[in-house]
Amino acid sequence: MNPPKIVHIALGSNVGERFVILQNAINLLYEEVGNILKISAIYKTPALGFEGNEFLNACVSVSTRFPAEEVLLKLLQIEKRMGRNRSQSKNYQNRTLDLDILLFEDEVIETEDLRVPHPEIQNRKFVLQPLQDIAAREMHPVLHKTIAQLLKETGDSSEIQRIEENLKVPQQPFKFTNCNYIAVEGNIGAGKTSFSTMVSQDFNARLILERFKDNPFLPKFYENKERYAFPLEMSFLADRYQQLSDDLAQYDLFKDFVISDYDVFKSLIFAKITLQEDEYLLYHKLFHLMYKELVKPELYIYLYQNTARLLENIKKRGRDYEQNIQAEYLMEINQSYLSFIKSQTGMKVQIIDISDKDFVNNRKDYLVLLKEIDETITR
Ligand code: PH2
Ligand code: MG
Ligand code: MG
Repeated sequence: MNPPKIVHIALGSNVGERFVILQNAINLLYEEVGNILKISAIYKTPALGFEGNEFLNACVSVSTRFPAEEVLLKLLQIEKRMGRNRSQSKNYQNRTLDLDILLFEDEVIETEDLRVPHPEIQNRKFVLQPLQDIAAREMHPVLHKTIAQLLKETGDSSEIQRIEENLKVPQQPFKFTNCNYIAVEGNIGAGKTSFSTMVSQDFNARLILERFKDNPFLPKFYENKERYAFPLEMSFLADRYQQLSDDLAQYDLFKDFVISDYDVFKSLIFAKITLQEDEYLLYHKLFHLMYKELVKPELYIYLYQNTARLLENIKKRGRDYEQNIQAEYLMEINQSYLSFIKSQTGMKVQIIDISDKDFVNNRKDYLVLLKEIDETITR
């Protein structure tokens, strides 16, 4: 999961309810592109480069996980939704909404559809003035001057005027910070790691990821289950116990909470399926000796994904040793999780059905999940 990048976007409108249009555009940017970090003041500006109505212009910075090309497509969709009709004409025209990528971190992009930094930044006061509000010290990665310098030096002498009203950051009602420790669980390929990573990035949480990649028994187990189940489950348990007791004991002053992409109970859930009965009894005994020493999550989230999509995800991520996993095995694991969850009385558990969601590629789905979790926490 890539860390989010900061994109600076210019907004302009010179037709219709301009203020409302700009606010709606920002709301849609929040829903479709990413968290809104900063919003400039709004300026009245004369149409530059063509005879047209007066504009309202502003700039925002947004934190996004989408690459610049995808952000551009989303901007075009938002312009359309806000009533923009692009005519064939090459000349500038009045428009309900124009959204332009100004800067995308310090990337320099030259494709047929997209040039970043926007090639006209330095020639436009209606861009530089609002951009200076939110990014005065940002370096232009091609001109190697700050935005403040570019504004001082611009040849554009238009009269622009700040207006009184301000645009609002779209409400972000999530209060994960009320919860100190969240565990994200789910079947193989459900998206535990992606989801917990995204939350940790967006909400300043410390992330604990399962370190299983180096478990030497795992590939062997998928080759010969009977022979390797017990050492596999034992080594998982030992690793998880060690990691959680080490990591949860640490306290990071600069983080608001902890999120992990597993809970230690998964050891027992898998052991129940993979071990023979007598082995399981022994394992169960050891498990509970260790379990009672561990800090428990305040919220246990189970991401439910259907078998077909689990198989799809497993294929997509392409770990060799996982490619022969059968649908029946995944169904068994799911059952085992659900009966564990049913048996839990002391823990706050939330099952989230993500079978019709794509929280990685569709930000709206991601926001729905966050909202559901937030409601559980504050309930
Ligand atoms: N956008 C243009 C051309 N001219 N003039 C002002 N004042 N504001 C704009 O947003 C603007 C413009 C092309 O996108
Ligand atoms: Mg433009
Ligand atoms: Mg444009």
